[in-house]
Amino acid sequence: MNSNLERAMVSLIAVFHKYSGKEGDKYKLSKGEVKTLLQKELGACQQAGDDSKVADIMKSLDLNKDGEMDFQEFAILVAAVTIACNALSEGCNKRTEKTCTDLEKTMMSLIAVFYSYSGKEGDNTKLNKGELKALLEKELGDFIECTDDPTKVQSIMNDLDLNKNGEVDFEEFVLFVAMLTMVCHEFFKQSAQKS
Ligand SMILES: [Ca+2]
Ligand SMILES: [Ca+2]
Ligand SMILES: [Ca+2]
Repeated sequence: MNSNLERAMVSLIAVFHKYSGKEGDKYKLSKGEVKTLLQKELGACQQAGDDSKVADIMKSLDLNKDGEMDFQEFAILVAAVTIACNALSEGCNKRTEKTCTDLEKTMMSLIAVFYSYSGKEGDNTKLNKGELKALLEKELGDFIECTDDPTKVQSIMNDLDLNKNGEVDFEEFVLFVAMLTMVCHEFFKQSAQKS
C-alpha cells in the first residue's frame, strides 16, 4: 500500500468504518450514521444537516433496499460526489488542505492522481493506453500484475472504456477505483471476521 492511489483507497475504507461501527451492523451505515458522515465529511459540499436530504440520499443509494448503506453503496456515493467535485473543481480547490476532511482529501487525491497521468500526452483530461499503463504500473502494482503484457492493458482498457472512445476519462477512472476499493473492502472484512 504505497502509492497515492492505494492510500486513497485505504483511507476511503477507513472513513466508512469510522462511522459504520457506531451502531447496529458495524459493516453498514444506518440512516443516523449516514447523516453524521455527510455532516462531518462533506458538510461544505452538501446541505447534509437537512433530514429530508439525508432521506433522499439514502433512498437513491440504498440499492438493495435494506434501509442501510453498505460499503458498495458508499463507494458509489463517493464516486458520484468525486465526479461532481471534479466537474466544478474550482469550488473544491478554493479550500485549503487544512480545512478539508479526510473524505475530501481522499477525493482530491483521486483527482490529482488521475490528472498526473492523463496530462502526459494527447487530451489532458483522458488517459490513453500508454497513460493507463503507467498509472496501473505505478499506482496499482500490488493489485494488477503483468502490465508488461500488452493484451492485459488492452483488456483493462476495454473494461474501463464504457463510452468506447478509446480513452479512459475521469468518470470511468473513478468507477474503476470504486470497484477496486470494494474488492479491497471485502478482503478486509473477511480477514477481520477471521481474527
Ligand atoms: Ca443497503
Ligand atoms: Ca492524455
Ligand atoms: Ca472512454
